Amino acid sequence: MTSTLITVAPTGAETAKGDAPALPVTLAELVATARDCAAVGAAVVHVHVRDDGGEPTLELSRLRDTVQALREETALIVQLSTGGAVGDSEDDRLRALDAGPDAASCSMGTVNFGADVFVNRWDFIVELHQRMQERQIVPEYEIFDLGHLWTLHRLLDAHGAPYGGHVHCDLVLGVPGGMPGTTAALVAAVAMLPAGATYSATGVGRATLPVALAALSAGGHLRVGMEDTLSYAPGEAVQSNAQLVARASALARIALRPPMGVEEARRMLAVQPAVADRLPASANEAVSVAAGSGA
Ligand code: KMH
Ligand code: ZN
Repeated sequence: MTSTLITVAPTGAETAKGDAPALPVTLAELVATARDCAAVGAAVVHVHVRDDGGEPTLELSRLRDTVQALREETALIVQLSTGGAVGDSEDDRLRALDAGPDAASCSMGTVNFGADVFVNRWDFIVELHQRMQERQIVPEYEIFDLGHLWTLHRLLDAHGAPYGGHVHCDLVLGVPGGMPGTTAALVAAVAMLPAGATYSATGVGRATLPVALAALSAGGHLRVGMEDTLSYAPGEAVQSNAQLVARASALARIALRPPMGVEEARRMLAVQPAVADRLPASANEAVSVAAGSGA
């Protein structure tokens, strides 16, 4: 392995703009952030969308506009979140796939999320996996705990390979309720990956740097961004997503695994060029209805 895939998760759904003024919440802010992050080494953008009040939303027309704008303004692989915000309904989360992203997250199980619970039932996981197979959307399997990797094995055994045939996971460490942000937890998770899978690692909060360093040493890829951490160093707020991506790129270069270009990332992840015009007719109808009703 010679290079490092860097994914930026610029916004998330759990932080209020008022608590982090640098958080990109408008479409213009998101596109500008994505461009800045691409310039310093990101190849994938993991997207959560906000409404006019800065609140998380899964409104289809907004998701679609966001995918289109990111495609027009950047070359990044556009990965929409199907995790949404804690408490979002399954129907709303499934609807993200109707926006025709290149890729989408697919969480592999329920996890305590601080004081909340991020619910991912088995039947819902199967529905996400199968819809992505049908719509030619590449999943990224979100792993918050070791049991989620066992679920991933069950899923692949029972319902087959994802669209594109390649399995890529994001190991998320340091969520209060999930795996701790330690090298030992990362190594345990890597040992349970399906054969041939690749992975990125995400350290939440103060786990950002230990997890990034452990992942680089273990051959993994990186996800960073203000979805996962708002502090650059103790007592120092993150100034921008690009600051986090630039640091990840610098670490990757030190490890002699420089940032991966977008074309190489598309090949590794088996992401095709834009899938919008390969969506099933029903998805496009849903979009026109939503657009026509001003939704
Ligand atoms: N907002 C978290 C509860 C994903 O994007 O797929 C879930 C999340 C995972 O962010
Ligand atoms: Zn997310």
